[in-house]
Amino acid sequence: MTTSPFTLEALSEKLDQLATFTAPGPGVTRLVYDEHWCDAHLWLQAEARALGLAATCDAIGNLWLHDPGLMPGTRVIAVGSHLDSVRQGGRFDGAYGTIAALLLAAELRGSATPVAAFVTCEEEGSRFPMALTGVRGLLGQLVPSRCADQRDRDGVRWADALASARARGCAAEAPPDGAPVPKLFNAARQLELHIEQGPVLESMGAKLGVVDTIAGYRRVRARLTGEARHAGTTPMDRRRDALAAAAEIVLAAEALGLETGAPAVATAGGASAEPGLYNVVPGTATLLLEVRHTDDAALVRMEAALGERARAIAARRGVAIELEVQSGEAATPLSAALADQAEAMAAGMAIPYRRMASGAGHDTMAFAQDGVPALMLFTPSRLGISHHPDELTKVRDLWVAAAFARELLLAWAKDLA
Ligand code: HGY
Ligand code: MN
Ligand code: MN
Repeated sequence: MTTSPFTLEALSEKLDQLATFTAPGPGVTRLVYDEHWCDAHLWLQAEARALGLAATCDAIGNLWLHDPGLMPGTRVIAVGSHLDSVRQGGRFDGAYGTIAALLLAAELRGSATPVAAFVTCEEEGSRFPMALTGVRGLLGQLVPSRCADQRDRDGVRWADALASARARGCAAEAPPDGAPVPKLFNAARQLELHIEQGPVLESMGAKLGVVDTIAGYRRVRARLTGEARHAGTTPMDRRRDALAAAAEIVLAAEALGLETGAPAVATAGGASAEPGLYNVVPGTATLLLEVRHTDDAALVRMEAALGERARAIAARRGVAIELEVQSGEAATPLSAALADQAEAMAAGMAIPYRRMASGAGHDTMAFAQDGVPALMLFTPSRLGISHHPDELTKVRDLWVAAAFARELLLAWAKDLA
């Protein structure tokens, strides 16, 4: 009698193993194409094969874990998440949805409509200044030759990092220059399991989040140029202090988020100033600003307001400012019909659930934007902590959503047969 691969113990063990593939330091740091990402990728390929699945790489290092008999181009139910992490992040963000998808694909082999697991190479944008490159490649929407010269903070080119991963067996051959990543499978429906990364489910004692909207975001880099001067001899009223202007813009961004009100958020995720010495008034400063909203019109208004406020502060202080949108995604509704179906099933199974929006961005946005009926299922996050080493969800809570996903995928397979 073959034992099912789909067990709470297997989920827990494989999550523990995946968490070991990280750079040294607190939490998990697994950046796309780095050595830890490659080690994790090769481990995942071996785990899939040990479960009787084929592990197929695409040209930028996305993985499909699927029934070996599936031919490219087949219509599948796609379930998965991302392999990369933020710097010093948690061990569940992306990893949970990846391992759950591996076990679900192994468990549901031979179902009425094939269930294939996907593992995107990159979602976070934590190494190169691009996010969701994995899923855009998976969907045939990314032209690698156009990303080639993007550089990480050490100056490494995206194309060179990808080539080093390919040399280790973590990516298929590159398509011709100008051609998109060849699409391997067609998603008839798509599901992503993910930790909530916020406090909502835990605070209301719910065990499952049925996600029907994903917040959009804009990431804007502000470069401020004032005048570097002697800190001891330059009178306060004769300064063009770039860092003081940046500090005022940080508080203006915070005020914008508070004034707009939930679910709006606004963040200055990073600030730096040069030359960064006690005795020099900063001549230049850089800010990493982000605004998010689940309503796209509101998001557009926030982006405009942020720019106006930042420019007004810079002008008043006689500091030049350059605002550059680094990346962004539209607020994205998921499939209301699939969310209704999931809600009805959760109610029927007496699982305490909540239908909700996601404040975090996810690979699922790209599927939904591509017209694929898509859904996310969330698990609670302890104290809502995420993108931090203390990210934690009890494995029995992870299991509730995974076991529910098994039933949901079986229902989808029947719907589509
Ligand atoms: O930033 C986000 O929302 C996601 O975790 N990448
Ligand atoms: Mn994340
Ligand atoms: Mn994630």
